[in-house]
Parts: sequence; structure tokens; C-alpha cells
Amino acid sequence: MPGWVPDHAELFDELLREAPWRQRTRTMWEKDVLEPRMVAVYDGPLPPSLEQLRATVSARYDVAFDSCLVNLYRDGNDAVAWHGDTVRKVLTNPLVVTVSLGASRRFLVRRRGGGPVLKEYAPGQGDLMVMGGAMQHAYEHTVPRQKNASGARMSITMRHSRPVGHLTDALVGPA
Ligand SMILES: O=C(O)CCC(=O)C(=O)O
Repeated sequence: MPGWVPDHAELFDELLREAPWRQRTRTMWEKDVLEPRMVAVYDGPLPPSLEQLRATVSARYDVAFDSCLVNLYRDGNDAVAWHGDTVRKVLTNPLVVTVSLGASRRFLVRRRGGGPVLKEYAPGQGDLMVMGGAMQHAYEHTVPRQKNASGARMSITMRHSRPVGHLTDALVGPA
């Protein structure tokens, strides 16, 4: 949904100032390399601005989003390679919510394992993207390096560890 967060610029500034940013390492070909983006992992309670987003999408999709991670692509050299989110290993058809802030970046989708780009999006400036169905099992996504990126982009990502529908189940009780 385009422009889902109207005050995206303020939220970008707030997170840039206050999120617990760090640069993680990844092991590739037996070498530790720095991941080409900054990441903020929230372990405890979320700040009110993120909690509001979390509560809204949790209610909308009837699922308790209980993990929040924010990525910062500082410029067009920062990127994330083709992958499916690892939550697919524990849940069938997980939902992954992404709210994009700042500059638009290319977001590409292909079948798992390779092949042509099937979909291309350009999320930024408050856009909401929800990946569901077999997206993490049958497809992969990437935010590639982009020479002409017009600035920094953030993606707020939310995932869940319990199946979709359990909020309603908890209210209604066992059948
Ligand atoms: O930045 C994005 O929109 C994608 C992030 C992503 O795929 C990930 O962190 O697993």
C-alpha cells in the first residue's frame, strides 16, 4: 500500500537518531564479511512509534508480530542479496511485513534458486509491503546495489513466530 505511513520522514529521522544500529558480519566462503547495511534489532519493548505500527498490522492480519528488525541502506552501495526469509523454516506461509522509509530502492522477486526477475517494486516513503502465501518458500527477494539511489532507505520488518489466526483463536477459545 503506497504511502501507508504519512509521517514517514519524521519516523525516518527518529529511527536514524535512536535505533540501536549495528553492522553485522556474515560468513561467506569461510570468511567473515561485514553485511552491506546497518541493522537495528529490537529485543525488548518497541518505541511507541514502532509499537503503533506493530499493533495495527497484528490486528489487521490476526497474527502477533513479535519480531522487529530495521534495516538501513545508507546509500546505493548497501544491499541485501537474494534470499527467502528464514521464518519459512518454522512456519508454513508466514507473513512478513515491511514498511519502507526514505528513498525508494529496487525490490526484486524471482523463483527460489534463480531465473528471471518476476516482479519489481520500488518501495520507499512510507510504503507498506506484506509478503504472504508461499512467498518465502517458493520465491526469493533482493534489494540490489543501485548506483542511482537518491539517498538512504530504511525498511522496518516485522515477523511472527506463532501461526496466523491464533489471536482470534485465543479470543474465541477451543472449538
Ligand atoms: O529492505 C527490504 O525491503 C528487504 C529486507 C529483507 O529482505 C530482509 O532483511 O530479509
